[in-house]
Amino acid sequence: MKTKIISLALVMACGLLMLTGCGGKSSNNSMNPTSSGNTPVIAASVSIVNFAFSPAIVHLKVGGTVTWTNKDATPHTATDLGGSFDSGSLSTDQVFKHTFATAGTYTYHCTIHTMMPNATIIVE
Ligand SMILES: [Cu+2]
Repeated sequence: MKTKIISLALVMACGLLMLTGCGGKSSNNSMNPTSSGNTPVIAASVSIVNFAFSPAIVHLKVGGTVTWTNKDATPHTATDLGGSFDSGSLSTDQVFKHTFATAGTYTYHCTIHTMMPNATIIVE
């Protein structure tokens, strides 16, 4: 009787070891939290939070739309350095959308806070 219980415990312990042994596979998809990934998408969202655009880099398909939302208590803008789009001043929770019809790299910034890091939309 006693040996039966011990062997049962051994079987259970082995089972646990096998379970934990193959559980170490982790995802590598979130290595760069500032990028939306390299696969272009048709619709992307960018939050303006803590005086930064997040994600700072968006890969977008031609014809795709980016939606910016100001999540800060202070007003911000999303203004293309090349002049192709300008949100104007966005108050808290205000949304701005822009559709990109032409492939290219669009670097933009906030005209209110020029110390905020520039961000980029890559349309491909
Ligand atoms: Cu700003």
